[in-house]
Amino acid sequence: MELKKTLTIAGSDTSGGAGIQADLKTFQEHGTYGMTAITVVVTMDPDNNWAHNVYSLPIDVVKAQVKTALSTGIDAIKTGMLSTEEIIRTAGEAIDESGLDHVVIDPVMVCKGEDEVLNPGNTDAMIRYLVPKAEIVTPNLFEAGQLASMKTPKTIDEMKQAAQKIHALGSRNVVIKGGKQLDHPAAVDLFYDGETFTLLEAEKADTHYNHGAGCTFAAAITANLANGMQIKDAVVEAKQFVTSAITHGWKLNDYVGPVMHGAKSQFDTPQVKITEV
Ligand code: PXL
Repeated sequence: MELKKTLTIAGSDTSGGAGIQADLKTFQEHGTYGMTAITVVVTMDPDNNWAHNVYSLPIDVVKAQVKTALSTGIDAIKTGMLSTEEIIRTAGEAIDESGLDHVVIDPVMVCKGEDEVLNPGNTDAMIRYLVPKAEIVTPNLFEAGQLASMKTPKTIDEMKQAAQKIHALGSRNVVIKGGKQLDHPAAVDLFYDGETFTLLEAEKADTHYNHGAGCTFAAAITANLANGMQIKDAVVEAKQFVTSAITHGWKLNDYVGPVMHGAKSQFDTPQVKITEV
């Protein structure tokens, strides 16, 4: 059987919940064949409160991985943590070379629990080299504010404004991951295709174990697009997938609780309410 091939250009989360690891597990759960180009390796220090260290790979190592993967004929590309402007430019070149429409840009700017932005200049580089090539950009609230040059959205109306601005930067679709952070009874994401705003609502999971949720959501969209789904259906399934993964999040140690990437296939498909707003 021929499998669809999904490539992630992203960082390695040694703790296994986010980054390349989340992407590969999610690709597998969606029946696609995952491939990787690793940009950075993130480690966590157990002797210093799990503080993160980010080691960027040399640019020629990133380029060699991209060349390997693209030579096999990829069906969809996702980007995640890209630590330098040069790596962002290289990811943009990879997308051009692939000629693909199925491009998911997850504009990772910080790791959860870490408040230091990777490199503020990277936002401009993402706007320049990645956002215009995207079938969809998948920012969280903070990243949406940064890309849209506005304060971090706090309401659905502000999310709509940010989505419009990011769409105007050239992305064909936008989904802003509001999650539990909004003052709203449900866990919400907002999807915008340039014409219609769609609110996706799921029950808020009673857990703090959600490390890797953002990467998992974007990776699910990527695999769904590779498998031929329409963009909105791809986003709705990804929301179900990540809601189940968060609901079954678990404690790895005293510092981190990853989502359970295999939860939807093992346990349940959560309800997602879809409303035009
Ligand atoms: O969740 C954002 C993220 C993305 N990519 C890598 C990470 C993290 C957060 O830990 O380590 C590699």
